[in-house]
Amino acid sequence: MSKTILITGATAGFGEAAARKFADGGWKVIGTGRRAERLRALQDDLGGAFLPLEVDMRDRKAVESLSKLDSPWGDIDLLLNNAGLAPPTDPLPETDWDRVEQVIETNVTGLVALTRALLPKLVERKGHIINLSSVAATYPYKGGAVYAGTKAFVRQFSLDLRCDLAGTGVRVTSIEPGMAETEFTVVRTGGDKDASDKLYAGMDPMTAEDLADLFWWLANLPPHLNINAIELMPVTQSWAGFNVYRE
Ligand code: NDP
Ligand code: 8X3
Repeated sequence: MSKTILITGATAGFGEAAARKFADGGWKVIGTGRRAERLRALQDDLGGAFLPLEVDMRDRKAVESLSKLDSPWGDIDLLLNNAGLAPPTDPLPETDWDRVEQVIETNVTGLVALTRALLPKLVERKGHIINLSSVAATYPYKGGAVYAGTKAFVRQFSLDLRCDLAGTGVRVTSIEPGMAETEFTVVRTGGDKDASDKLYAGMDPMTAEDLADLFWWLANLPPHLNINAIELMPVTQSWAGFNVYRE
């Protein structure tokens, strides 16, 4: 019998690539996002294997309703907590509060609310949760405080959740990517496609398909294996040194 994945943020980037990958692989795919037209277009491509649901991760009632889907869609084996975004890299006092709040509510509150609502079902099915953290969770950079803070939360939430789930057979994995070219930077810069193109120019970034391949590999591992965390980067990305302020 085919398995079912719930992907948050299936309208772009990693989530969309994952929806295509898992549908091609014979899974039933529930995809969420705010942009209804993108969800419809994906459904046109994927047909009956895809259930589009317009859900804003900041709407707790809508998020919790995802745990009440009828069978077979309700029989969720894999939750891909992928929906997320970053505020601009401006200094915090200059960053619009609405952007800050939106990021925290989406990346943290929405993710926790959905996970909490789906856990009984995931325990029943010995399912798997894959959470999108980031290299930003571990390596600080200028202008990253709020985004990185949310991703550090996601990483630690993933690890701690494993303690609560001991003995249930449920797997939890934190994925911590570096630079991948999606709509991420266009969104972060408030729609500046040129800035996004410049950021990824000449550095051969990771692609959404790279991440979808990773999710697929994880989903097909034997059930006795838990990958706790994976950090990945394009070969061209590494670290800068410490910043030292001198009088
Ligand atoms: P994209 O901007 O391409 O896609 C983000 C997805 O999240 C969209 O489908 C968007 O859907 C959805 N989303 C955003 N806010 C909400 C919301 N309030 N409610 C519902 N859905 C929402 O970004 P990526 O694919 O690159 O990012 C996916 C995840 O990976 C994010 O969590 C990101 O932080 C993380 N990540 C990305 C990296 C990168 O370099 N690209 C690196 C490390 C981590 P819609 O707008 O339709 O609602
Ligand atoms: C985003 C990854 O390297 O662009 O999560 O900050 S990076």
